[in-house]
Amino acid sequence: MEDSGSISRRTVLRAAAVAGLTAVAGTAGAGTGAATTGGAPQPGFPQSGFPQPGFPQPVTVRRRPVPGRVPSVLEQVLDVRFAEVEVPGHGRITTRAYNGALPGPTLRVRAGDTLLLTHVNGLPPNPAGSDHGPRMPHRPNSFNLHTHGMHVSPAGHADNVLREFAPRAAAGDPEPRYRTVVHVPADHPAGTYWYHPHLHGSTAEQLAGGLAGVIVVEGDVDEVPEIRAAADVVVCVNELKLRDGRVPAFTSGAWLTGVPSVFTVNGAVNPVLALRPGEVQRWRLVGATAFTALSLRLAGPTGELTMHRIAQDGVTLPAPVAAGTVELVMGNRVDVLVRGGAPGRYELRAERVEQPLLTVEVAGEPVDPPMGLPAALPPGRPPLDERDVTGPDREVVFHVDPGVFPQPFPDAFRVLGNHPTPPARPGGDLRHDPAYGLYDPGYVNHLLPLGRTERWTVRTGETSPGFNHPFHLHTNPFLVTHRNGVRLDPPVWHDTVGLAGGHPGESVTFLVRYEDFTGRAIAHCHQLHHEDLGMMQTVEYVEG
Ligand SMILES: [Cu+2]
Repeated sequence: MEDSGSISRRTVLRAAAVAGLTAVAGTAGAGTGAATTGGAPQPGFPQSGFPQPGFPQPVTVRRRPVPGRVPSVLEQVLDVRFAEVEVPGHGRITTRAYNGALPGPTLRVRAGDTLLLTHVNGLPPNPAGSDHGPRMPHRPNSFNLHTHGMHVSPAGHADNVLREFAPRAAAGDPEPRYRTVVHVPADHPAGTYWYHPHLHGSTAEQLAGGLAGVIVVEGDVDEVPEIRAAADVVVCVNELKLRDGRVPAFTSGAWLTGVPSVFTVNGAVNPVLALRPGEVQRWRLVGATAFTALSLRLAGPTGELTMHRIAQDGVTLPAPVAAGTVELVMGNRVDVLVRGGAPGRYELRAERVEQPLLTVEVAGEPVDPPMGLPAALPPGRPPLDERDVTGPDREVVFHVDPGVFPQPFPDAFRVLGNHPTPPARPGGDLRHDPAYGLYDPGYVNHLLPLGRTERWTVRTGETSPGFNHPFHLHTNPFLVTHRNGVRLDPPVWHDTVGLAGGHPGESVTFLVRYEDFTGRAIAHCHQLHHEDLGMMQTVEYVEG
């Protein structure tokens, strides 16, 4: 398909405004016909609500209605190259970015739609000698695309993370273009998802520079009257790792030692969001992060603001759940409703993170009567039935082998359990074996037949409290039923679930049903440098 390459001027202006770009021309930019909106008011937003000056939102790209057809198409160019980006509250950085901004554009679709993406790789050629094999960082200027959490095909040109979008081979060659075509199933849950590059070996370095964006699937939950009345606010959290304004090259296992995290919300450090007393906003919290699990509270000198969880990982809950603390581990999305209370400043803070993620200023004329919260929600997915489980349980153990760390790439991050990658030297010292439990692109760890419901238990032996190894499975969401053997009531759908360190043996148990799509995909730790170093397994969905 031809790419018109046209750039909406408004998009460019918005990108420039958000990202402080000095030059967008030449990035081969943004929309290719999809309606693009930035700071302009949206119909249906309350006057007190969003958008508002001072609080950034990513550029929004909307589906383009096709006459006579209910499902439609969202077409977008995602241009990746090094860009100078102004990060308000931090300063100017040079980073790999989508369309010159951080984060990339928010893509809004509906179930049944098709996402047509053109990827331009404008990065320099990969450095010579940068291909060190499957268990070391490699090819830092190659990427691909993962639609994190979406139940879509992992094959072909869809959510296929085994593809590589390589840069030009030599400076001066034309910039290569690649296509992604994702058909969103007609029964796909409405909710919050995200996209990011997921080429094994370069994922962590690219996420550390903020290469990520949000996908919103619109639908039933948006029609709940109390939610429809609430401002729809994207809160995309990126975790940047910068030294002298750049992501350091991933040249050893210790590459991030001493490199503090810079957390941004929609590309800014601690932006200020205005909320009126009695006003309800709907926040889409997106953990577009790779390194640190965030345990969030929203509090100020006059007390706390309650976050009412309405969705986890893109799946609407049966009813709002009032939460003092919201867990947002790397990769998670949590949608919450927040109502303005007593006037004053409140900070959204994460445990063990010095800087607030954002500040809420409750001020202005109260909304009277106060906006309501829904009593019930349209659940995004029916639960699975444990009586349908067949086959032996699968066990996955995230193992870190601390005895080997002096080496630059220590082969320390493994996946054990009952489907490990086999050892190269059976009978040897398995923990120090260069193959055992490490990712091998030629080995399928789990054959998963369509139509089957199975139970998995994932554990970690991590002793360090600051280290969380989130488990993420591609293509099919899973229903978490137990944590540390204790049943959850009700169980909760996830695509990524945290495994906190500090309590060796920490475990989660979930049910998963393999549905609709065949093909190879992956299961891995969402501390993405662990994934790049081998804490990953291959799954293959096959006809049942
Ligand atoms: Cu890990």
